[in-house]
Amino acid sequence: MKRIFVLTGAGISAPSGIQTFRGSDGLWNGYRVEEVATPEAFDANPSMVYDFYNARRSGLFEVQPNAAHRAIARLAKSADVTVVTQNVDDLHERGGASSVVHMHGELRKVRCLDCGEVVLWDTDLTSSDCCPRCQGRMRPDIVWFGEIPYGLDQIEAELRRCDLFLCIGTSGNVYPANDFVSFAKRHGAYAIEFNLESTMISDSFDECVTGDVVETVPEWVSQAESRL
Ligand code: BV8
Ligand code: ZN
Repeated sequence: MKRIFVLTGAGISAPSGIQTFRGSDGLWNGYRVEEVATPEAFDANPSMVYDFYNARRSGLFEVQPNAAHRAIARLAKSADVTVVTQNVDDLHERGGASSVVHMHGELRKVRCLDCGEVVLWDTDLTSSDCCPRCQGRMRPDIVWFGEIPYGLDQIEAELRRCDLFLCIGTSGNVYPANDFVSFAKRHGAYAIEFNLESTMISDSFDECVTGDVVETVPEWVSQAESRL
């Protein structure tokens, strides 16, 4: 069975109504992501960071997965698919994907600063909320700039063994995700990029499928299903 590594970014959730990072010149409701999504910002101004994530978490309940999310879930029926997303939303899971690696964390989880306990969290998080296990302070379970992404060992193992590397809706701005394609290709994978436009990493791909992911991804999956 073909092994397919799927890396997704904000562009796969954009058609569902979740703002991308750089489409709106990196602003999120007036915040610069790189300035808010950092441990330093959280230390300096925790309520600003809590508000930033509370707004995005509550926004999750107003959006739905789209045809691209559903097509990736369908692909897993005819191939050995690993989905690794940079996104912190839950649209892959709601679109039918069974196991998703959230390398940058998840909006619907929070983590204890003292004992590391991770808790599912669907409401606003404030500094008065405390860890159910040790009463410590909680933070969004999000990987901020300067922090080590989740799942890197599993990601590396899957990059080493995949036959096909699909990269969907990412600008290739953020490391280490933007390095996965060259690592996969060094280990023999064929690489395809799906984006509205060419990106900082387009030259690393064997194929670039230009267009809206809600059209290009389902179309590609329909054609691939008979070949895999
Ligand atoms: C690390 C959670 C060490 C937060 C995120 C200087 C140079 C190079 C690198 C660095 C540097 N200084 C620091 C670094 C490292 C840094 C980094 O890369 N910074 C960048 C900004 C320069 N990285 C880190 O700090 C990472 N950690 O390096 O640790 C290490 C590493 C490995 C091993 C050991 C140690 C941690 C980075 C994680 C940051 N957290 N997310 C939050 O969400 O609030 S990143 C955040 O931004 C997102 O998660 C996402 O990953 C990223 C945005 O990227 P995209 O998903 O690509 O989104 P973007 O808006 O940019 O692009 C959307 C694309 O979709 C566009 O191309 C658009 O055309 C396309 N699109 C839109 N609509 C559609 C579409 N395509 C098709 N159809 C459509 N309809
Ligand atoms: Zn705790």
